[in-house]
Amino acid sequence: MFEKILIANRGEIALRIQRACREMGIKTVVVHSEADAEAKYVKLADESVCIGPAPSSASYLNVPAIISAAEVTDAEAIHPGYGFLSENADFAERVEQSGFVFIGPRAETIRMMGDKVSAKNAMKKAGIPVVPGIDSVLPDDPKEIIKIAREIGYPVIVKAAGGGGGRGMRVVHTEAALLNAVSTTRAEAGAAFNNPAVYIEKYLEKPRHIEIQILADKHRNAIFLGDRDCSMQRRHQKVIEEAPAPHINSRSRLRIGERCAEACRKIGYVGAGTFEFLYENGEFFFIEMNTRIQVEHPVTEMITGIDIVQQQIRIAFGERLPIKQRDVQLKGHAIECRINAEDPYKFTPSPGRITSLHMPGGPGIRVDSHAYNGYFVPPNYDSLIGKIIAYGDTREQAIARLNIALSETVIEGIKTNISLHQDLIHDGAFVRGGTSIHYLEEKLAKLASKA
Ligand code: MV4
Repeated sequence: MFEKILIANRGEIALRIQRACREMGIKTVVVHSEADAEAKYVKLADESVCIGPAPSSASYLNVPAIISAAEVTDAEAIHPGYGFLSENADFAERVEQSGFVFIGPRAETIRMMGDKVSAKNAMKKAGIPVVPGIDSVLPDDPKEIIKIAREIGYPVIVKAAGGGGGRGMRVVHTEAALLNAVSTTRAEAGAAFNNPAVYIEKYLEKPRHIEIQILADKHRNAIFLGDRDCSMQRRHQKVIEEAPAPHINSRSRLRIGERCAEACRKIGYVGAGTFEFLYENGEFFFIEMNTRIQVEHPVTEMITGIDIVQQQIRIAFGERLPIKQRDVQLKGHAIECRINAEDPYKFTPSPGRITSLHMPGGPGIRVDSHAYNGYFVPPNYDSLIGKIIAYGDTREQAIARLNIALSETVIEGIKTNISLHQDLIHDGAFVRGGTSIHYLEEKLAKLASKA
């Protein structure tokens, strides 16, 4: 096994990766910005290297500084976590060219999935159901564009090929609005992603966001670890995630999961990955693939008993997956609340010093957080300060345990979204399960109009 891994990330995921390394007897190097010098995982690491000032562009996105840190500390592999450089194909390539192992898929896979049109085409070819649309970027000819949209049928959605995660897209309800929407999306995509290519597909009005977690080794073995429902979101920021997705029958879960695993074998996928689907009227439609560990991975770990971060490391080292698909048993139910340093209803960030901190515990409760009493939440990064995950034999038990856990939690000195979570887990529609991707924003709009 590797003797030493460099963690190119911060916050709760830096601590999570460090814990996996420690369990495996691997030494850790963390790189950090000046703003994160006092972080818990920096103090707990075997070695730490300050790679720059607070802004991400000068530190967590500073590729030469990260590679140099790996060189001077003799690390063998680099774990990118999520966000930052985790889905940057050029970074993965530079890591490997410098003689280190990138803990993630091959650079060419990351590049293919980064282009949403090539990702969709590759998946369609590999047998995954995709959203109806055309399988290339839109041509320039306005007549052609109008014809394509007519064939798909309104409403349609125009998306940037270089986008993803909700950036650079526009819904079009009528032919009259089409050409303007295409040129605006093109202009925005050119500016934001340096790639003006756009594509078009059928707009699904009220879907759920359901994703499939997979693991694939370097020997063409691939398994799926069930699904997650991440529909509870606001402005493309997930708020609550759960596994398994409520009200999906186990036959259709197994069918879509097996297709994802088979697609991984076909394209030679390596590492942990997530297939994102829109789910509507009992059907799955692929939209994107994430080639990184995700924030919500713990809910899958809780219902499968598989340590996904540890498997990422073992796969990168070249080991074979230790289990077959028939050994993956989905047991019980897990729900995760993302705890953010922000106003619970206005969503404005609330950085600052935590003056009192009590995290919950007890049966079925997992807390993944780098926060501690006295910790200063820096204003420079995303507002995630931790995750509370509740496991139960049933969804009802998971919700009941989450309710206790949230009521035990004390975080003072900054605002957090804990009261929003308490509101949501008592919400009738959430308790029934299966709400659409629009549910939270609609609920918040109703609350705002009453206030
Ligand atoms: C869609 C869609 C409806 N129809 N595509 C947003 C994020 C990006 N990954 C894709 N997104 C969407 N694509 C079609 N054909 C609706 C969304 C969408 C969404 C998807 C998942 C989770 C939250 C969302 C919120 C708004 C829109």
